Amino acid sequence: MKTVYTDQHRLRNSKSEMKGGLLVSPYECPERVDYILARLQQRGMNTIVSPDAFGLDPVKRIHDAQYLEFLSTCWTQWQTLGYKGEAVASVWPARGMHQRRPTNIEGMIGYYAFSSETTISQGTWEAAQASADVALTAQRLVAGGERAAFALCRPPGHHAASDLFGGYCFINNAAVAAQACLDQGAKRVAILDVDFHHGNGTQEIFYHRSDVFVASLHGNPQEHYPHFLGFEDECGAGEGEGFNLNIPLSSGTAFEAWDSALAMACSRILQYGPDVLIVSLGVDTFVDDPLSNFRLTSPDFTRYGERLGRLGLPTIFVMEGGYAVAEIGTNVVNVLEGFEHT
Ligand code: 6XA
Ligand code: ZN
Repeated sequence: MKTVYTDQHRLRNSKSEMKGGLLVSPYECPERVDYILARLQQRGMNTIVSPDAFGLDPVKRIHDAQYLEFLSTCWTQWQTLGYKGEAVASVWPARGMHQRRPTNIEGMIGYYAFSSETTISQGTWEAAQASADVALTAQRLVAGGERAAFALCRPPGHHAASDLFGGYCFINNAAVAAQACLDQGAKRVAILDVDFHHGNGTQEIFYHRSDVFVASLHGNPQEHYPHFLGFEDECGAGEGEGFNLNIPLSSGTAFEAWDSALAMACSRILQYGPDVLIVSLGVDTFVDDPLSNFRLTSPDFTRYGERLGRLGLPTIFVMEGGYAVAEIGTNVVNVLEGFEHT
């Protein structure tokens, strides 16, 4: 399987993440990708493809134009205020308040952010755009007949909604790739999100649609980020009713229970009969992940990769979370190898 990758991800190099009332070094850091690339090389999966530039048109199929305009100008606008730190939201349109887009950047960032761990800084927009190009290039490879491709996206995307950023995500790479499949003639696309966290952005984007089936296994939102979406009773609405599947799992879930949930999601995917599968591949389900508390071990990733391979679908893997940096390469590559062995 080919990997799509660009150094441009390094432009996303923010210095601060709000955690426990402190500004800490972001968990979502460039080194994550270095470890994945190193492991790919080590295992001989060394066909690396550079992304093509697709421009914003395919991104605008998913995201609101004013939101993209905000992302592309936020850092410059923030700097004009003379602030010393990175751009971060401090006020939100919460319950009972107006949902109008402010003109002032301090208001606007709160309007478009849904959580405060994610700051915007120099290069964030450029890296986010390059990350979408990575996903679109992997989509092009699979549309061109490859069985599978790995989009080594960074920044990740599954929390980004049509007009919201947060959870380290700005552009929803998996959603952009799904839409590209449909625009090129696919009738049905399935997105399977195996990241520890619920992909609230992906769910929101396709919630009212039946041409994309979204399935997600994740930490129960009552206990885990993003807290406000990802419950079992969210099944889609209107045209989309029955095309969204959430399987929230308890803290401490180990492979056996996790894999049964995956089997359930896989059978729903097969029932749906998609032309293409997109896997939102987060490996923060790993036992030693610092932000999560499932208990998958490195060999478990190979086993579930095999299960994904047995679906027999053209598959685009899109990188999402995973913060146990020293093991991230092994865990990601184990999934890809498991898949390839089937
Ligand atoms: C912020 C946690 C963000 C989690 C981001 C993630 N306290 N999403 O990994 O998949
Ligand atoms: Zn995650």
